[in-house]
Amino acid sequence: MATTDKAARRAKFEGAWNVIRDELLAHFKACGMPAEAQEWYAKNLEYNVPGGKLNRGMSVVDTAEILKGRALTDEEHLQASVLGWGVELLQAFFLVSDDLMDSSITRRGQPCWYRVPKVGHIAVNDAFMLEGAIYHLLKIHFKKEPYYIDLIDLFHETTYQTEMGQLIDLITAPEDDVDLNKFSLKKHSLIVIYKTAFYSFYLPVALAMLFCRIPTSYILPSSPTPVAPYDVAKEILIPLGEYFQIQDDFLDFSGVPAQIGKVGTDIVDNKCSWCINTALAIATPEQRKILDENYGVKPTPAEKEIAKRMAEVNKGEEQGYLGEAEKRVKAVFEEMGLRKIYADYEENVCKKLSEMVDKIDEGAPGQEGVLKREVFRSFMSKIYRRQK
Ligand code: GPP
Ligand code: MG
Ligand code: MG
Ligand code: MG
Repeated sequence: MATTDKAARRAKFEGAWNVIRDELLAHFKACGMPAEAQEWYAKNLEYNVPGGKLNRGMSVVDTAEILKGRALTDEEHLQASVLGWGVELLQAFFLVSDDLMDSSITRRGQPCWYRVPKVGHIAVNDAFMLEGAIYHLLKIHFKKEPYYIDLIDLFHETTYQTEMGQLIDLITAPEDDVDLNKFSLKKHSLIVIYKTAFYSFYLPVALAMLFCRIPTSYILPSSPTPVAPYDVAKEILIPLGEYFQIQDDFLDFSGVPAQIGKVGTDIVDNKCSWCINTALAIATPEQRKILDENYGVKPTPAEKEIAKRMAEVNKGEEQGYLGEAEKRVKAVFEEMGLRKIYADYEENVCKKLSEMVDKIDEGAPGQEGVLKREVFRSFMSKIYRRQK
């Protein structure tokens, strides 16, 4: 997809946000909410919903176009955008809550919502309202559709799955209690599938499939066995989401800030990342000792001071100064050849996923109401060998 095309699609999707936000605020006002509350809710929405990469939300619209095999009408575009912004609202609800649970400082280059003056623990209610907005919008835009209940069910199910993932994430890697025995690649896989893959990968595609009236089962001429397209999509999108998170974990270790746009903190934060889990699986007793002694260890006050001064010299640009403990962990990762292990993993998983995609039966050329390979190919091409 050409850059200008991508920019235009983004602008159109952002245009739909203005309509959706105004609808939410108009309804809120019509409920008799005072001006002060209207201002608060408007700020909650603007601060937390539209500022991200919008990949999840826009992929609902993109997938709907691929499945229909044509551009959407204006009316269809708005409806698909409501589903897309529903995913973005869900994500905003998760992130506002997650930042409180993780005591995070910044999100999307600005202070976390709960750290904004006067917000504090009101952020809990603000997060609930971001979630509630999804179901209000579904009612306004989809109540008459035969698949209305399926949309609600899908959002509920996905929310519950993400909450399960958040629970195991939180209890596996508490910041104040480093215990590498709690980690394993199997645990990592379960955490990322539940915490990320369902809502980021399966949800947008399944919403677009419902919107395009893809049935839960159909029979194609090539075989008498019925196809279950939502299961086929899930079987590809869940491992794809897992691969995406593994990339994120690997880039946190291997990428430099100028390239990935953030300073990697997984080692210092005791994160149950793919890198540490892969390392633990192959570590010699000597390497294991270094990991046990240095993983999750915060920089010393002196190291923090140097980092601060370096940031000042570099005109406030964060260069990612490493403390000694983090350096030792990274040296073990390099010694083990983690870069090569990752490159091999990436080639393998992409080959496997491509083979799964190639096996999808699209029925007759131009046939409507069936799954299309391009849905998955376009996702994969956006991710393969990404550097940020
Ligand atoms: C972010 O993960 C959190 C989620 C994707 C889901 C939160 C789910 C809830 C039910 C609240 P993270 O904390 O690992 O990432 P980040 O570094 O972006 O905070
Ligand atoms: Mg977090
Ligand atoms: Mg978290
Ligand atoms: Mg990360």
